[in-house]
Amino acid sequence: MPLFLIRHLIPQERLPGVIEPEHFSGSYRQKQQLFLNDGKGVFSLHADDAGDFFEEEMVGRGAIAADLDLDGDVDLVVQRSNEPTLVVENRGTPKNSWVEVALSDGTGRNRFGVGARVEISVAGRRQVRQVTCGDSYCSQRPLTLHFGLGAGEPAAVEVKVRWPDGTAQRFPDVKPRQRVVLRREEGKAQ
Ligand SMILES: [Ca+2]
Repeated sequence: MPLFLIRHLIPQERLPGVIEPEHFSGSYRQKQQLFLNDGKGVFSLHADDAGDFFEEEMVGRGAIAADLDLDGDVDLVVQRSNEPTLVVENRGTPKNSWVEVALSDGTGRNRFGVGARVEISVAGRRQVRQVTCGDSYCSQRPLTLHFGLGAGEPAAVEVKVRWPDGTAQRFPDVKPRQRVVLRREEGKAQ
């Protein structure tokens, strides 16, 4: 999964005695940054052809990453200081398969499974995500989890869910290339 950084610098005059003028360089407005994950825990800056959005300097505040148009790639919503919020559509052409998972728990008050841990293993590669509330400054992404499934084209994947109360379930026949709702009432015991 790539890493997106929303950024700006604090003006030196707001931090008297913390950052001395001779140690401060750069402007308040900054370019945002996208880092690609090589799958082995190493991220590298993707700057050359990331798109026009990454060429613009701005005062970034918060951001969420989500597949807004359900085409398989992850888009961005970027909140800026004193400027309109931006929706940044990912116009790449996703070749790999994917699946997006939402949880539903009709048995208690935590209807969307906040805190649940969701795991998918494909071709020997395990991915784990957690349903969270609050991701960035004043921001909240949808309570869905996006999984890239690599270059293969599996007909179905098994999704494992550990609910916040510790109950472990599996959903063995989840079809890729769609957003699915996994209902606790339909899960199988692990
Ligand atoms: Ca998308």
